Amino acid sequence: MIVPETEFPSLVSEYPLTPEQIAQYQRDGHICLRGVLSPEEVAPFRTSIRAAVLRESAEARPLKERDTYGKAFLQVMNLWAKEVGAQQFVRGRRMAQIASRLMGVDGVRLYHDQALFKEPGGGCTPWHQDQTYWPLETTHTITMWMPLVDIPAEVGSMTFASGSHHRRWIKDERISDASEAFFDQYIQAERLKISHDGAMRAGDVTFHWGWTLHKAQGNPKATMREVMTVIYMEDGVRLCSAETVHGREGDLQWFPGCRLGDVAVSGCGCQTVESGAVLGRRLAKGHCRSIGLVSRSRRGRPPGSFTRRVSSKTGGG
Ligand SMILES: O=C(O)CCC(=O)C(=O)O
Repeated sequence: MIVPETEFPSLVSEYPLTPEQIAQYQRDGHICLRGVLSPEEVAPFRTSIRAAVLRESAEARPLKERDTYGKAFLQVMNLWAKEVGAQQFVRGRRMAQIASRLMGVDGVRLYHDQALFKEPGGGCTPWHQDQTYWPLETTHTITMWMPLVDIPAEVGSMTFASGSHHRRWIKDERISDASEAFFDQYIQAERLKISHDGAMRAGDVTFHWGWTLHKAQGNPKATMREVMTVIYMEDGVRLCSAETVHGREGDLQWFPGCRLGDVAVSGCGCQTVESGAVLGRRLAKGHCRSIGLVSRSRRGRPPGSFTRRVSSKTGGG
């Protein structure tokens, strides 16, 4: 079902973050924030995103015929290009502003979004680091992970290895039985602290750093674990060079028209959200036409028009 754009909540109001929460995020590399969207705000987005996932998911195999990655979730990338409700959600200024403030950067740019729907009986999502997939020359990447339905503790939030982002790249182990085995042993050997946020309500969120080790439990329940994610990067970061891109080439497809070493502008990257002070200054100078949108002239590049369907084996979990 396509719901008219006007029926979606605007998500422009700010979510208050305390200095302690920002410090916690910087220290641990992850944080759970409750009630970022109210149940009333989530409901129309859920209807739209769920319809798009069920329509767009290419997965037709029964769970038992899939590998560990395939059992973890139905993964649909870049819903912003496929469904108006998803686009309104992904452009939500409230979440982008939290991302910017947690990272402590002047502005963020959208990288991509993905819906991750864990089916009834779906398997665990093995330990991994997202940024091993991403061809970006920065440590300033962040994922927002939001359940669209209430999820009980047995399904729960993701599990994080607190502080693991300080180690940055550990190993190029992509989501698989091998990544689970390697990082499980690594976490024990390094005595990293494991954190889990338990049950979550629709509209609660976790944010995690691109280098934070994380995993998710399987879904023993009879209902779908419906989660939407948005991935942001610091505004102005560059794509890897020919020397450093090795193994991350697959995700260059998210940057149509960009060459290695260019400022990274993803297909959905015409929107940025900037932290309070900088946003205010730019608005005052007339650079931004509306909060959450950045002018084309400042970025010097028209927005991309990415609409392709991609393999479910890109973009991390
Ligand atoms: O939702 C999941 O099962 C895993 C999500 C994940 O790994 C991520 O969002 O980075």
